[in-house]
Amino acid sequence: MLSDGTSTNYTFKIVLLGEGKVGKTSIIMRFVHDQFNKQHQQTIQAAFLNKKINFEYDDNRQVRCSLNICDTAGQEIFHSLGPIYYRGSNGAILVYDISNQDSFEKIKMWIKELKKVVGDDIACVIVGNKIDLVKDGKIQYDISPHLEYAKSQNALHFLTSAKHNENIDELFLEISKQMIKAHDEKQTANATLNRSNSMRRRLRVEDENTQNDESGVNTQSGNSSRCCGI
Ligand SMILES: Nc1nc2c(ncn2[C@@H]2O[C@H](COP(=O)(O)OP(=O)(O)O)[C@@H](O)[C@H]2O)c(=O)[nH]1
Ligand SMILES: [Mg+2]
Repeated sequence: MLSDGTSTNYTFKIVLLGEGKVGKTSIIMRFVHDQFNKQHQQTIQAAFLNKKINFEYDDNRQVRCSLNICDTAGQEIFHSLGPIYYRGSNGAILVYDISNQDSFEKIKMWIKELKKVVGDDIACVIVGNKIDLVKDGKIQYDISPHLEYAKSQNALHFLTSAKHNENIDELFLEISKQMIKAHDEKQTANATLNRSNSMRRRLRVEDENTQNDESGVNTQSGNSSRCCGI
């Protein structure tokens, strides 16, 4: 995190996970280049794209986020490589296709795997893509079991259409806010920990010096040099 006086800069890594053909590449292409391709082009292993966004954070700070977005392939073979890509990620976008229930079941597996590798430290958002199919009357879709599952996992749920550019910017904005929150909370926790460790060290030094005093050894200089070394 850096601050140039007018805005605070963050750099985050986001990984998109989900079965093949759910629209991961399309979501990224829409967000980064405002493009949509009707043809599915298989993503080979993984690719990185970057986009910077500026916005006003909830505490009225102007923030600038540099998002390194990792597009992955959903094939089974990718599973063994997966951790290489999502380790070190600040956020994960788990995508399913609302017209394909099986792709939603895969999300559950990805979440389990993510939590095993990176723990709870990652901001997770579940995305049901291709919502335009409902609007076009092509399919029927009941969102409630998906919302319930997302809630049980403490994850937000978004409905998007990469095709019609619906909710795409909102999705990346929201995950950025979650990553900022997690980052700031971690920094505050670390600062508190450092303060209490330093306090503990100081107390220990003072305690040792008191004992030395009692044994008649002059510790005046030792005391000051040790304190400065903290
Ligand atoms: N109707 C519709 N089709 C989409 C949408 N997003 C992607 N697709 C199509 O779904 C197919 C797979 O998309 P792709 O981004 O390659 O999926 P990926 O394998 O998850 O990266 C392509 O034919 C896309 O044109 C969407 O929002 N609506
Ligand atoms: Mg792809």
